[in-house]
Amino acid sequence: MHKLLATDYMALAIAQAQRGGPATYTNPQVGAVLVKAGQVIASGYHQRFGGDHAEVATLKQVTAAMAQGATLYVTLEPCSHFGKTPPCCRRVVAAGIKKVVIGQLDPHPIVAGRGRDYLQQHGVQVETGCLTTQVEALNPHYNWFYRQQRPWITLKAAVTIDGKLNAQAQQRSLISNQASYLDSQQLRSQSQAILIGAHTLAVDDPALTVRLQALAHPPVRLVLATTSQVAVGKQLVKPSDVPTYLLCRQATANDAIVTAAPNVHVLIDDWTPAKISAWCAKQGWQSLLVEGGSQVQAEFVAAGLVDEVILYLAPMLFGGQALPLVQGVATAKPLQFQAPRLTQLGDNVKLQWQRKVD
Ligand code: AOF
Ligand code: ZN
Repeated sequence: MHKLLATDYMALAIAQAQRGGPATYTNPQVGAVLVKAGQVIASGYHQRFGGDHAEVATLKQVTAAMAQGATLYVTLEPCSHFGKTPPCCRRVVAAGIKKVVIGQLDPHPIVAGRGRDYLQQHGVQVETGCLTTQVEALNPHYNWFYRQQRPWITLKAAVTIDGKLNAQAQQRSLISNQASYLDSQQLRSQSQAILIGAHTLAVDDPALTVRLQALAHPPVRLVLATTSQVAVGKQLVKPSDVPTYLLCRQATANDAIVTAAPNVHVLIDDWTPAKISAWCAKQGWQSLLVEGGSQVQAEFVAAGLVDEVILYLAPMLFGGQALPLVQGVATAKPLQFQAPRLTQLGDNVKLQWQRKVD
């Protein structure tokens, strides 16, 4: 048998991390494996927000004698702070781990190199930067959020071949197939906030919920509107465990009607995409999914606040009267994206473009 390399062990740690999924919420997905004499003796991952960190989950599986002198491969730098759980770096040192191989440093300012420094200062050998690209891909929103201090903003829509969202402005059109629908539900589960505009609320009356899996922290629902009038009687303002925030530009008497449900809030401000992004950042939401319609998409494009576009393209033509993907506010400068990722979903195509960073 081949001798396993550091990258092989890190690949196993990545596979562990992926098991966490959306349950880790705003915490990163983290995985770890413990290796002694070339053998993997334990592996673990951060299962859910508030739960044991990957290092602890892994160390819990072995006796003190087994951990002594072992090497720990962990996708993220062990933490150094007392949060919902005690610092992993102390636990690693206390366990007598000889060497720690770290996939990436933690961009969270509460850690940011302190975990690595603590390990080194306590005689643990540390190697940083193993399979970094793959490791970073585990938590793109988390990494982005702490590096850019704002959420990752994805613009998502189901469109026809001619780039239309709706056959007629006042009526909802069914565009995507079942496979695209299921995929877009998955996308919602990976987002911490979903935003729509007043027109989409009026025409679609969506629930904006994740219907296929039970989530402890479902995405909050945001509506950008002139006034809360449009929300009266709509699904989004019904009592629910999921918060709804109506981001309105003017106060009216309807505010009291729609906020009758305790999960519904009206926030009056001169909302712009930049203000929405900054406010989401303040709430700690690392990802914002903008789900339409044309006008809201146009505002985010014009503000240059689009980090990713995801389109579900359906084999239909709506023609010249229909509502396009983006319409309204003019954009001064084109936004540039990288080559798309394509996924065939039956007779639909999913296209994903990430912004070119300049
Ligand atoms: C690790 N291993 O598996 C994870 C880490 O509130 P807490 O105690 O859960 O801490 C959350 C923070 O800890 C999170 O923001 C990130 O900096 C780090 N996550 N660290 O050593 C892990 N999930
Ligand atoms: Zn930790």
